Amino acid sequence: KHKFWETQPVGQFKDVGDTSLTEGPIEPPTPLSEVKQEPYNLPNPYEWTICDMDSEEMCNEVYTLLKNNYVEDDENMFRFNYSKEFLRWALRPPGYYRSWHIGVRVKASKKLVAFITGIPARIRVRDTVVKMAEVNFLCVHKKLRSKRLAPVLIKEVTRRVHLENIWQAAYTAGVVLPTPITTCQYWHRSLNPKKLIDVGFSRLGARMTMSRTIKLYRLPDSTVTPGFRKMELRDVPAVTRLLRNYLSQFVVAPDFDEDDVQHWLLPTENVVDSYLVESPENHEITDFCSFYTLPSSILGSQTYSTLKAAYSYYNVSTKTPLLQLMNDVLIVAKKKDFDVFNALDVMQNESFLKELKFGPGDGQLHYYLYNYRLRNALKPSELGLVLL
Ligand code: NHW
Ligand code: EN5
Repeated sequence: KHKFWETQPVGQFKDVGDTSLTEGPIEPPTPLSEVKQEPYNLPNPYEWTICDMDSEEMCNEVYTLLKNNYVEDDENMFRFNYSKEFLRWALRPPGYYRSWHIGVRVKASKKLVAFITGIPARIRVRDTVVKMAEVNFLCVHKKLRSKRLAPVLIKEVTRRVHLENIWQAAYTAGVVLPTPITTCQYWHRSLNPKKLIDVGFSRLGARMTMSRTIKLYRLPDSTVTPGFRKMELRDVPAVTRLLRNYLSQFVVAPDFDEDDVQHWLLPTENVVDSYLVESPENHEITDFCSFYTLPSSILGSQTYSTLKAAYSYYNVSTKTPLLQLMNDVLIVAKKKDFDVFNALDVMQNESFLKELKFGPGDGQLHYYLYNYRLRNALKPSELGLVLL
């Protein structure tokens, strides 16, 4: 079955349940002098390129490759359409490496036909903080599929990560590979039910009319929590403390410092939105919530070209009930004209999904670690990590 993945230091299906295997790195680091110095060979028509996301032109090429060839749902009705501003944000966090933004071009035409990226991250697994790469945006042009290019891209990003003396990685996928640390369910909260039904994203429920459905999902015009406001630069230290403390309860979670929080959570127009609750009495920051903007192209519709989706990111409640906090963020997302609010069943999200009228989607998201074994798979609620 998995001719490539069988050769990699990842948990193998045959090892599931083997209690003699202990937790931690699967293979030790090799001396840097033993890391291959030259890129892996590509089939002759292709060449490696670094995609410089500072360059307007290269950012455009990456955007176009992904817009036309990246992830679709299982019925090919929708395709992720990450914006250029989003890609710049996602790929240039503190300490990023330009050399980890890897493209493949056709030598003759210079057309960009494949892509893979890594960004550095510190991920805590139980009590251990591990330097990792987060690998994302693996994409091979539709016309070049099933030619075993993906394993070459994965080996090349692995080599360049090793050159920085990093030996572990985290990644997610909609497909099952050897072997998930956990499998999460996507949930969807309709904000614009008429459009979602018109484009086939959702269906009119049994014994439901359009007007009853619209009424069911209606939200108030304004948020209800006193002290609820947008996050600002001055909030970075308080939000970092709040978030670090909250994430400490999960088995796998990012180890965010203030620079990470400033990058990943300070609001960036049309990319990431963050809100917090500042106590009207003592000005303490007690609660926090955030979502990122990831539209999808609608592949079949005559009427609509894009679905505006918000994705739940990191949320922390200490004083405001999580249910009320998330209801306020739904109100904000509706006001900003999102069609749907999506969330995974990670962290404490189960506690609000059903009550706030989210429904389970037809997609799952599997989480993986490279060269790090967990003794057992986790429950989604033990996971404190959201990848983009
Ligand atoms: S998941 C999104 C992945 N992208 C898409 O789904 C876009 C649309 N599809 C495509 O572009 C988020 C192609 O179908 C792709 C595969 C490129 C997916 N992850 O070239 P072949 C991420 O970006 C294996 C890992 O013939 P293809 C995370 C497959 O199992 N492996 O296929 C990325 C098979 O291996 P096997 C995947 O359809 C994480 C082999 O590829 C995979 O033309 C990457 C077939 O290759 C996936 N999503 O191209 C791993 N999909 O052993 C990072 C298929 O089963 C690991 N495959 O025979 C860590 C590295 C860093 C380590 C550092 C220490
Ligand atoms: C990670 N960085 O399948 C990238 N999305 O449910 C890789 N379904 O939107 C991750 N098929 O259920 C890839 N509507 C994995 C995700 C790939 C994309 C994907 C799913 C997630 C999705 C929608 C549309 C289905 C269209 C037909 C879906 C139902 C919504 C309904 C709303 C009302 C309440 C019940 C649910």
